[in-house]
Amino acid sequence: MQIDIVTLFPEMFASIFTQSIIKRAQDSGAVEIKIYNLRDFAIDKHKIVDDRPYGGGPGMVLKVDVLHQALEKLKEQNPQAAIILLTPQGEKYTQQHAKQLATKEGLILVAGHYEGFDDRIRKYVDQEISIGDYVLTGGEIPAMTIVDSVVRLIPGVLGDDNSASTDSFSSGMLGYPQYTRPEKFKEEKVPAILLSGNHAKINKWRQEQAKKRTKQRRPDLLS
Ligand code: 4GO
Repeated sequence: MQIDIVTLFPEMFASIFTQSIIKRAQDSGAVEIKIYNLRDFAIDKHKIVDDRPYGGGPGMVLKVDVLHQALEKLKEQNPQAAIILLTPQGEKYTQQHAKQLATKEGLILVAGHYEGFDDRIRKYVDQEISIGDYVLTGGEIPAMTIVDSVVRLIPGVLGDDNSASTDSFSSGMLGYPQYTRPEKFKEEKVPAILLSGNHAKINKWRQEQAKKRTKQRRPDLLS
């Protein structure tokens, strides 16, 4: 998969993409992630990317001509990519979206700043996504969220002992409770069944626990 990100703040991405599983995924060739500075697609000699909103009001709006130039250029070198705009007005992101995006050959993620985008850019994007009902200063953290959640679903990125099939949400429920050593911590012992060696019984217990926890905490997921 090829993932291209357009942003005014390229340096923000280094901490997430140069470590741990996302770094390994790039090193193994499962994904190629490229970061582009929106300013490099500016059309005028002053490299202007934003301007004052028509009709007045606070803040600045990202220019449609500059955004369009960026999308044209990136689509040329990532022709199969879905173009995704990160905004609070988008479809609310879930694990289902992550699974669907993980099947794509390419993604182009557009992270805005300031007061947002000239509305006319929406004609040139495939999807608009929000990571939740809150406002951020930019689309960079949503873009990182999408990359992280999608890349870990690409086959081979997680090892067998770290599989996505037991994740919260992958079965439509929250995850089951996990324990590791010590067996006893401040009078509280690990559930005996997990030490029984009976894997059929352990799986059944885990499913029950997942269901119980989901019913208590997230009944919306069961309905
Ligand atoms: C996305 C972008 C929130 C989200 C954003 C979200 N805030 N909930 N802010 O996914 C354009 C300028 C949008 C700032 C950006």
